[in-house]
Amino acid sequence: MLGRLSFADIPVDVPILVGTFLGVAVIGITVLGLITYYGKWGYLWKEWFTSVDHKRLAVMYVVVGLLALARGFADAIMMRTQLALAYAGNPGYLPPHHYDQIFSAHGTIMIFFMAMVIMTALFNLVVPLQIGARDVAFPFLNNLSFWMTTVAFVLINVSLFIGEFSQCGWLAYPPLSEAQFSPGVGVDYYILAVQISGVGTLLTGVNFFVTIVKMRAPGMTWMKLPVFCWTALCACVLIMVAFPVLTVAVALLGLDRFLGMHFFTNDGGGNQMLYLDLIWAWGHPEVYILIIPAFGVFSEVVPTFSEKPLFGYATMVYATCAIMVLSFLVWVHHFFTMGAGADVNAFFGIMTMIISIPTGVKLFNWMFTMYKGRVEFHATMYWAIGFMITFSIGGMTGVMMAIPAADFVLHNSLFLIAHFHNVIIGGVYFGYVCGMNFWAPKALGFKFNEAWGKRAFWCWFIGFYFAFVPLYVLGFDGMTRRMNHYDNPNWYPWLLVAEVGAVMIFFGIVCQVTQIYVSIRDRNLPGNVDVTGDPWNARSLEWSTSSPPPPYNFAIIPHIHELDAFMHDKENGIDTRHAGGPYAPIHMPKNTAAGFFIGAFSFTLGFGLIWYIWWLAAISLVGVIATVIARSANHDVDYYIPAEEVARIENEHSRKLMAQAAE
Ligand SMILES: [Cu+2]
Repeated sequence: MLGRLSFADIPVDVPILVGTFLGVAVIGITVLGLITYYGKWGYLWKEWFTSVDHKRLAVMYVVVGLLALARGFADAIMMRTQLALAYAGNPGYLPPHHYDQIFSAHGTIMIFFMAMVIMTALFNLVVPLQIGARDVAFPFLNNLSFWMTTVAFVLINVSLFIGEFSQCGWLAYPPLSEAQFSPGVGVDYYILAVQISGVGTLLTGVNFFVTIVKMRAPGMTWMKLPVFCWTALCACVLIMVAFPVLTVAVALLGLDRFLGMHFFTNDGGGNQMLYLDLIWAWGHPEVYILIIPAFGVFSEVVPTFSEKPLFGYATMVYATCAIMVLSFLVWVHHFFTMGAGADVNAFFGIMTMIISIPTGVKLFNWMFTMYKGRVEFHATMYWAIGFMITFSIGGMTGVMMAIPAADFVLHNSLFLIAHFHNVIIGGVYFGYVCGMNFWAPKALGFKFNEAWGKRAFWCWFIGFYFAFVPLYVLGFDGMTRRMNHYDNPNWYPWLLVAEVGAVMIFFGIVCQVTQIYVSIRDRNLPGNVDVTGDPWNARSLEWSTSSPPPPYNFAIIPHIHELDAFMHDKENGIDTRHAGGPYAPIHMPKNTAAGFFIGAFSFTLGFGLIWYIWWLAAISLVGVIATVIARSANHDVDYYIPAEEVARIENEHSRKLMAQAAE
């Protein structure tokens, strides 16, 4: 009846997990209780869970991304604390099989459910507004993508309390991930979570690619497209090309585990190197899927706070496209040590070094934009400058590891761990936080608190160096990744310093949470409310709308005259909004529950497959198919906003603008 699931799979004998469960239960019951007490379920269902509005989906993606950050960081500080304790015979507090699950979950969650999710949030909020569109090309698919990603995140967290998670690292290398060596449910949780969220990601890639190609406002030719949209476009191309490779690699591993096939097994003609080639043919483009949009954020932020146009717009665009192409030509640098000959390694080493050239072009362009600019040091700009310093260092250690001879010494050492955290925290995370601070007024209608923003930055910035510089040193000293305990006395002091760094980053996260709380508390204070929709005197089109924008974004689709469309209009006295109309009824998609139900059935399908509860899997599959058919047969999927209503909303915003101008 319940497949291989039994009470023995509930870890009641693991105090850490029991404590975590109780904590999560208390928070969960409190939140659910408050929603019920204030009678907000209807509102949440109608206005948010079933919403196809890209602006609402952006906010929901941020919520999921921050929850993933909390979980992923909890794993991180647990690992740091274990290594600060487990020295010279002291086993620490985490036994190896638990520790292995934690580093596997940490990588999987931070990449798939924190970074990818916050990236998608930024895409959702910014892209349609920057190109002058009323929404994305496929609003229903956008909602579906959200729920597929969200239920996959829930599935991974369920493995904390029912069964176990994978112990094979974030990429589940075979043969360790094969049933022979990992007979439990852990790897199956990994496979299903990655596959379900992969559907969401691929749909997102297609959705935003089509949106940018087909829905630009009239006059927005390719070389008038804001850089953030260029980076989103390139990331979507990478998603559409690379994610199917991940889907196939993980599916083949699943066939080995579920149906006893031999794609990657030790016997039966299995070939583990095929898995490595496939998983990194996805994996390296994946890291560029994450970093390229962060580059896009800085190309919006730096000109805005330097009060100068971006230096070298065209070279920025070409550099982005070059990085997109080159990112497919370097994947073997992830396993120089695994049997490829010197010639092959040399090719991939050189290609890896070449990718640093267009990256360098970007760094110089941002610095030249600031040069002789009137730089305003908002918290947003702190993250941008912190990025330029930290990411450059990470890039340099990357070029170092691109030398096969050096990599033979440093591969899978803590030097590698320090390197990729250097570029992922210093690059991706700093970039996304920068973007959230920059576009918060557009999404929410009020600015984020500056003081807590700066405190968060300094905790993260200094904490990062305390946490990861020791790992560079330890890597040189021969300490490998994924060690659960050690007895080399030289390593102990460095790991204590790294623990201090992790604690500082913890305070950075506390400051970020406090920043959000204080910003919401003080949202109506003068100076915090974004009355005009253009709080930073910015350049791109999204700032021409009110904050938050009306459901239809633009009452009249603007005509684009120049790059930095909004700044151009401001400088030439052109009213981008065509305030006063005439207005026409606006065609809008209706909210739908189909995405939520397909997501819910995908969750039970995944859970059923993991635990071999075949009836549940079968019913769920039928549920998914039935919902898809019901959705496609439903013709009541759109409506019109009357012209009078549009006029009312627009006149209200114009009145506020005039009142603001009069002050
Ligand atoms: Cu790589």
